[in-house]
Amino acid sequence: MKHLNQENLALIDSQISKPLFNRSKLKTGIVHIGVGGFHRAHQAYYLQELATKTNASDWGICGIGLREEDRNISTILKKQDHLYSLLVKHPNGTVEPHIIGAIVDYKFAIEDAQSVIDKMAHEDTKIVSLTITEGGYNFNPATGEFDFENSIIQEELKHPENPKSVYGFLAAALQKRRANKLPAFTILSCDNIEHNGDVTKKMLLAFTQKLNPVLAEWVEKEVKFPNSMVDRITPVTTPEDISFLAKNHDLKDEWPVTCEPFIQWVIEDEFSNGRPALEQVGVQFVTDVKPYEKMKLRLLNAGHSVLGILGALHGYQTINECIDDPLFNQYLKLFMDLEATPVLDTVEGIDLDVYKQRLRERFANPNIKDSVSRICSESAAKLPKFLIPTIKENLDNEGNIALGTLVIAAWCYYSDKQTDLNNHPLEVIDSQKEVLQNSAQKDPLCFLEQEAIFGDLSKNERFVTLYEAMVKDLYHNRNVKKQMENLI
Ligand code: CS2
Repeated sequence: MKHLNQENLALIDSQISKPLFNRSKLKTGIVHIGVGGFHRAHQAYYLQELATKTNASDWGICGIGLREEDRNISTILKKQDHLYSLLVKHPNGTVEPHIIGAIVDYKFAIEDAQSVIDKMAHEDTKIVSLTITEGGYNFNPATGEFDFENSIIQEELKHPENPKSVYGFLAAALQKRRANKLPAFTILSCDNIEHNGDVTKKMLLAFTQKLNPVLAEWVEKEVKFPNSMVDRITPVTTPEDISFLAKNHDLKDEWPVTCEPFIQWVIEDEFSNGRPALEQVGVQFVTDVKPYEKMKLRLLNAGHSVLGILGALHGYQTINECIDDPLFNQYLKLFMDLEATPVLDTVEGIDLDVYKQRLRERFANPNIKDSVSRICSESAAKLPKFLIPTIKENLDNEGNIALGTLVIAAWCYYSDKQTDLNNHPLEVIDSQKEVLQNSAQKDPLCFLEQEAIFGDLSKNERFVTLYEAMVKDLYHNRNVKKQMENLI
């Protein structure tokens, strides 16, 4: 069996598409923080397409890991000369394998923080992009302000020469560029947050104002933070994906990525220091991305949470299993039509009915097997961005809220019991897992009083009455499908 690395590339099965450009000539114009499955299936794929199509040599990627959890990917990428396989899984069962070579370097901050700062401050670096997850931006969800209570941030402000957080590294690198009279890089957030660029800007400015007001002024003037909307469903890699490559292609890749065929990236065309011509490979550049972001977060991501949380309680394992159930399918359709759509703005060039229909088809891809545990993971960070704002806006407009409210009621049960309704244990992955469980165990209202997640929702009588009745019914009758039926 061939190990995936540069030397073996020529020997690898010709059925796999491989990087055809000269990787050793690729400059790292992009430094990317947070090289998870999504980045590898999305941005790195686009940059590979670009390098293949145009032979552009300025836009390779240097990956960065800031957290101990990144040690594994750091080790594997190094071993594989930063190459990995991407398995695109089509609904008809076809698997389309690619080897991606757009990442050409990786730096692990825990082992060498200075090399991370130097890389970001290097003149070849034009863009620093981020996938640091919805929970990674360090703002207080109730106020939207930077969280100075975070002990890591407090430590960094005392010792800026020893950065730990994304803001510490960005500030150190920008400071170095400024000192070296180099232009600022663009900071491009690729996380599922409305106005992700504006949020990043606000947070970085709050941090740098405390750290060094002169630097803050420079950042405000020189650094651009385009908002962007990113989309490609990327399930968690399974041992079967690894053995698929071994069995079918005689290839040993320690951490391949899988994804659906669909891909989309919409970015505001505001860059500090140049950008790749990604429009040549299908990326849309627009002046205002907000309507696209909102549409995607409130339909796709919220739709995922609706299926995931209700599906987990019922005992389903995957998203396609949920959507194959006509009741779940119809419930999702109604949630999108009656609760999410009324709060959306019109999106130029998009027919929402077609978009929604396409989403349900994407969720139904039987080859993807996206796990409900992935969808439910980190719900404490996701729901305040995906679902809760829709409920609040509908409350303000006296719109429908019942379908979304059942998801919150189900999440209370899920957090408390950490089992499905038939007592089978669930794999709950959430950095807030204990806090969620403690409050849900006290009582359902206490769950709702977690302001950092729900804001002031616990003070809305219409919502609370409905929610409490739904929670009561779930604990008593333990039948989520019955409640879903009653609502449609
Ligand atoms: C998912 C997203 O994390 C989630 O709950 O909704 O990861 C989703 O699959 C991607 O945003 C698709 O672009």
